[in-house]
Amino acid sequence: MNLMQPFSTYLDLESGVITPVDHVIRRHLSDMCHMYADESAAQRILETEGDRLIYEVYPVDLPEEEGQVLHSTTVLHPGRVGSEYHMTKGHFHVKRDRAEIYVGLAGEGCLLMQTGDGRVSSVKMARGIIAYVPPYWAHRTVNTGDVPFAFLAAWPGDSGHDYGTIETRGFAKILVERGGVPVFVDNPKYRIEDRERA
Ligand code: S6P
Ligand code: ZN
Repeated sequence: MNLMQPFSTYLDLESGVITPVDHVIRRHLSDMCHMYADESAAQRILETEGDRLIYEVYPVDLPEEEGQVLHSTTVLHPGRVGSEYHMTKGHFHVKRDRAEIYVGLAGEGCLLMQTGDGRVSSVKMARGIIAYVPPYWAHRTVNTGDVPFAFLAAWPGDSGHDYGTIETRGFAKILVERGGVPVFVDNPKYRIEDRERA
């Protein structure tokens, strides 16, 4: 048995920043332009203001293997691309039956979930809310507020991340601003799998 030493890290509950971390993952608009419904709005932002930082992930350094509980925080910055609120890329776990918990720390947002056969669900997130992502649900977060939305996530070490399925198909619903409030609308870019259409 390869025995690990117990350890702790520090989570700033106000900002969502974990220290120490080996590397911070930063996702900019250019990493995900094509995921927003209004791609021309994304291009205009890139041309006029440059490459906007959308979110940062602070992962605690652990081996990605069975038995571990991986955990990280995400800080999702406020803003919109066209009328669509800033969001994470979103993913399925490679092992589809691996669940996850999210704990809201700061700001407000939405946890959007979707199954392989296109069912959708969502949970409103704020400080203190514990959201459960059951096995088989893809998950994406959206910042619907005016300040950074931060949350802690924990998931099994052997889950793996499948980004490709969401990159290709998208989520069925998107969150857009209408009259100052977030509303769900159908994603015009959503691609239903051929076998679902049949
Ligand atoms: C990992 C967990 C989160 C996300 C993070 C960024 O299983 O769901 O830590 O990785 O919120 O989102 P994404 O979709 O870019 O990984
Ligand atoms: Zn996940």
